[in-house]
Amino acid sequence: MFYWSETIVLLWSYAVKIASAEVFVGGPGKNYVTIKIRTDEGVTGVGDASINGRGLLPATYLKEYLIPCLIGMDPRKTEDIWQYFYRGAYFRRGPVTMAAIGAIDMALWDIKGKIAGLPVYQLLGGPSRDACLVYAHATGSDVEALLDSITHYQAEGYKAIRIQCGIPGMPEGYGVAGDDEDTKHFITDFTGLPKTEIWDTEKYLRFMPGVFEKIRERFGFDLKILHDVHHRLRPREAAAFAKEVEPYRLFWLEDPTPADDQSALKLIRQHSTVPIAIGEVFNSIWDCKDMMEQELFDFIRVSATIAGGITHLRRITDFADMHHIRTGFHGPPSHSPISMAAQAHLNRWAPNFGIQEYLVLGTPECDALFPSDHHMKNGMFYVSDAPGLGIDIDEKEAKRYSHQAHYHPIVRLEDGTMWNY
Ligand code: GCO
Ligand code: MG
Repeated sequence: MFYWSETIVLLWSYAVKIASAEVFVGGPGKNYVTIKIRTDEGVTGVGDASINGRGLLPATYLKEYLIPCLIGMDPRKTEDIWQYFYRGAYFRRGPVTMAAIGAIDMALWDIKGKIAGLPVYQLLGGPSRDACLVYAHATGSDVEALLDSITHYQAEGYKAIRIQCGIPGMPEGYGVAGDDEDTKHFITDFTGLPKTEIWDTEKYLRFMPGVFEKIRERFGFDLKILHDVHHRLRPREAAAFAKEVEPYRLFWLEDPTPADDQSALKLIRQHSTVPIAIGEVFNSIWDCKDMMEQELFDFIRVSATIAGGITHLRRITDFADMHHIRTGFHGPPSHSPISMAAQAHLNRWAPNFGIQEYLVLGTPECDALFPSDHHMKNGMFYVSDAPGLGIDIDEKEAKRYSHQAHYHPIVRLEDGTMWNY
């Protein structure tokens, strides 16, 4: 008599080892850093270690330090391997270390799913929803252009839209796409040495509330509106701004003030109930554990790449859930489709899922490099039901690309003082 359970146990009990791992750097307009791990049975898994502006660092960390230790390990031991590379580093944490660990972790979950014959979300605990809400990125050099951009994304079916607007008297602002081919997709790191952007807080604080008012006048209150302040305000300024924009019922106000100071958000919480999203720069739970325990924000923005992969994001998600915090993972265009796929599985499982960032870059070159059957429809993301992550890297396509030096802009105040990008 044929018993499935015995077959699964048989499958699960046989020895399997990691036989090789290869790192690919580059991609269409981005320095994606991708690892592809192979077992001695020929099962493969992929992971993303892309860090905007610092692409070669995680690639070197993987090739020189982690991959030599990985060969021969059992790929199913995702937790033990994560602990081996986290605790074994001695000098722990940091985006480069955690991106390298994260990429290996994503690839091992991919392999685990393929061995088990299940999509990763089933291994995490099964689906809590059929599809996951994503948000698009509307931008405009002035309010009218921004309103047109919002109309465009609403017509594409998006229910949630992030808005970034040019500020009169400030030639460039964060997240405002250019008009030319290069920057129309609002890319986040540019070829060539860092370009300088000028920032004036007063001009921003005076102008932005009126932008939200015009958006609500035109589109009403059903549309979920998000806005990224991008670390530009001091805590007092952020508290005053968060209080002033309360009437516009934002879905979230992101990175209002730099989070190096874990107590910085307290002042905002004392003055405003606007939902706060923070965490795309965090690379482990230790960067935000105290803030989460004090419930100083509402959405955690970590990414599977920078914050240590599926294993660590699951840990952060569960801890956040204990403190009424929902997920709002960081995503494309800052991370590769592989990291997006890993997060899509976490999003499908997480009981405290909030929203997923997703700029549809979807260029034919990107789809050719990372074939998958995940899909988007009406502003909702449907994760693949294929075993594992449901995405791959086409190794032939990957050979077309190599590392191109990219930098984030730097930001100065009008008097030349360095400020936060
Ligand atoms: C976002 C982020 C990005 C960052 C980028 C830096 O909300 O998507 O703030 O736009 O600027 O990830 O590399
Ligand atoms: Mg952001």
